[in-house]
Amino acid sequence: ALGDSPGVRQVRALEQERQLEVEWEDSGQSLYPYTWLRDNCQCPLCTLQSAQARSLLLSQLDIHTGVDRVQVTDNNKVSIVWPDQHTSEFDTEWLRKRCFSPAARQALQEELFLNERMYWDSELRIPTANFEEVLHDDKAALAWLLALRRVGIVYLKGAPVEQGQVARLSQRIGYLRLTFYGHTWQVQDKSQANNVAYTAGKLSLHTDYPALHNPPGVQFLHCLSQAGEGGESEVVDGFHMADQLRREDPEAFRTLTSLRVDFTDTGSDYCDFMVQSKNHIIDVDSDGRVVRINYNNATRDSVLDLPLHQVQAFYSSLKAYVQLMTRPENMLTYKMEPGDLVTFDNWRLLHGRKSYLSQPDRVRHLEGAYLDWDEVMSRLRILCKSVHG
Ligand code: AKG
Repeated sequence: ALGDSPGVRQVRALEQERQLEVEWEDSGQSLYPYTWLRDNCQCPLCTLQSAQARSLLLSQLDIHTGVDRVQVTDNNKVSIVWPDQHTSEFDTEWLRKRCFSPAARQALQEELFLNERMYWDSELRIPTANFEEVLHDDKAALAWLLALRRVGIVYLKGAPVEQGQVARLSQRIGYLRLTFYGHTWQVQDKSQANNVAYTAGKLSLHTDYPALHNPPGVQFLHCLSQAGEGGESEVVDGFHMADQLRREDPEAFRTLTSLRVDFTDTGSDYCDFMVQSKNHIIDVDSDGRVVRINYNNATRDSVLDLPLHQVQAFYSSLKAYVQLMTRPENMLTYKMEPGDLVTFDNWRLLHGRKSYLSQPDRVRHLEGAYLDWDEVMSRLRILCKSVHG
């Protein structure tokens, strides 16, 4: 367990292994390589304290260093004197957190990246919060972002029914992600639409912007006006579906995680654009965990960079994934009302919309904005610290 200011019973220099052994008062011990300790000396010569960044250069680091002496100081710090008599002092809590044991590493990685996800299906009751509370209360903002990370979708109610709210909400985090569709964008039925979203037609389940190699991580959609007939939203948990595909059709999963598919987007909006990308429909990390879905049937390119004999297998695999997603037990449907603002993980969820009737006196209008996960996670860590200490 990672406690506050853990006591150290003793420290020992293991010369052979060139590791420091720290024996904790409550239980167990941790091992730290000398090289790592020297590299992470916290003194003002080795660390620029005002930036909390390393100023020690790699060229100054002897990766074969020994130690001269080690001890626990009176104020419970671990002190190391290096052979050149440079001294490093380490806070015990700081050290304990950075223990190299598999369990400690896993705990710290989870604290930093919050990668644990709760998978869901059509039974999900979408976590909901009040828009103004999220803007003004740190606890509400933290709960919002934690659910956005864990569940992938959070509904905010009570936003003013006027443009500019997605920008306000993005300022709560940091800044939004500018794309060729502008800082924010208006989802409306437009003539000469430069995107299929800007029509009254049905949008099948998709992630936004797979035509970019780094698609936006988070999406906000604010309803300013809804259609009388149609226009319902559909969402599905793409990670859950990918895991299901892995079990039900491993061959299709292998195809969608290994073939890179061409996407394209050409037109003019914020300025003119001619975008091309190659993305896996399902991205997995080096441990085989699903980390991002990239799929929009509208912008999937007619260019298909595959050997002839793989073309049919690609279509079969894509069909298998999409059919899984559209099963009624997997898909969640809701209809936004003016003042509703939905926030969701665009790397994980696929979203769609039913077609709607465009009426001159009742123009459907959503305003959207994108953010990236790095900025959202940054605010999440700051809120965690300010709320929980
Ligand atoms: C998008 O802009 O990506 C959409 O899917 C629009 C959704 C909607 O119109 O409800």
